Amino acid sequence: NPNRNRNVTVLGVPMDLGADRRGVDMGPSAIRCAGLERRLEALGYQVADEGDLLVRRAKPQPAAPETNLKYLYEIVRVNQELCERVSGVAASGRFPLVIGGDHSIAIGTLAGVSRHYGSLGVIWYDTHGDVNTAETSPSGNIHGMPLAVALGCGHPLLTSIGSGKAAILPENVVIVGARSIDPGEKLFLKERGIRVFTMQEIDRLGMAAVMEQALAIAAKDTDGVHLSVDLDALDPSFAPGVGTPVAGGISFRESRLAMELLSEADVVVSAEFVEVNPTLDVRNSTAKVAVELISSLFGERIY
Ligand code: Z70
Ligand code: MN
Ligand code: MN
Ligand code: MN
Repeated sequence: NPNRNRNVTVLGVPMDLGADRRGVDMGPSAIRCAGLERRLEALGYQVADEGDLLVRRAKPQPAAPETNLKYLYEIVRVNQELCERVSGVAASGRFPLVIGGDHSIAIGTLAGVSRHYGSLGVIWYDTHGDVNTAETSPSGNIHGMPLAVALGCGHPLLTSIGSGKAAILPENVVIVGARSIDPGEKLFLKERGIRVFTMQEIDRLGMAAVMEQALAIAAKDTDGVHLSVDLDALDPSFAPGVGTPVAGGISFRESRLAMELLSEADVVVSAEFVEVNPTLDVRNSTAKVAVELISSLFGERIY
C-alpha cells in the first residue's frame, strides 16, 4: 500500500516492575538482537530506534502504603514519560513501535497515541484480560491492569497519565487469545460489553474469522487501531520466554496469519510487543517470534 506509513520509531521500555519479576526488562534488548531494525529496513521502512527509556531499578518494595499496587510510583513516572515520547512520535507522523518490558507500559503508550485520534480502536492480543484494578487484582501487579487504566478505571495516578480522560472506549476494544481471566475481570468485561475472543472461539471459528470480527469492532467508527501483543498469547511451545506461560495458546502460524490480516486491513497506527523474558527463553526464540510477527504486521509476505 503506497499510503502506508513508511517511517517507524522504535521505543524500548525495559520495565519489569509491573510484573514484579526480573528478566522481562531485557526484552527490548532481546528483540533488537533478533534483528528488528534490519528486518523492517529490508521491508523498505525508515527505522529510527530511539533506544530505551530509563527505568529505575527499584529494590524490592512493598506496595504503596495506601494501595496494594506494587512499584506504583516508578511505573507512573515511566509511563508519563512514555506517553510524552509516544505522543511526540505520533505528532511527527511516524509509527510508534514500543517494545517491552512488561505490559504495564501499555498505559503510557495508549495515553500517548490516543491524543492524536478522536477515537482509537484496540486489539489486545493476550492470554489475560489485563483489566484488574486494585480491588480485583489477585497479585497487585500492575501489568494485570493496563487495559482497565486505558478505559479510565484504576488508581488515579495511573488514569491521570496523559489527558486524564479515558484513552479508549469499551465498544472499540477486543481481546484475542484469552484463556486466563480473573473473576473480577469477567465482571468488568461483561459489564462493559467488551468482546473477548477466547481460545475456544479461535478453535471453533478459526483465526481468519476471529480477526475479521475483531477488526470489524476495533476499526468501526474509529480513526485508527492500536495493536497490543503480549507474547504470552502464544502457546508456550512457541513462546517459552514469558513470565506467565499458560497452556492451550495461539500457534505461531495462527499468530502470523493474524498479523498478515492486520497488515492487509491497513488500519493499525501503533503497536507494542511486550512480556518477552529472555531469562526464561530458549535461544532467544520468543524474541525471534516477536520479530517474525512484527515483520508480518509490517507487510512481509512469504511469496
Ligand atoms: C493476573 C494478575 C498477567 C501477564 C500475568 C495475571 C496478569 N491476571 N499478565 N502475566 N502478562 O495478576 O492480574
Ligand atoms: Mn539502520
Ligand atoms: Mn498476558
Ligand atoms: Mn498482558
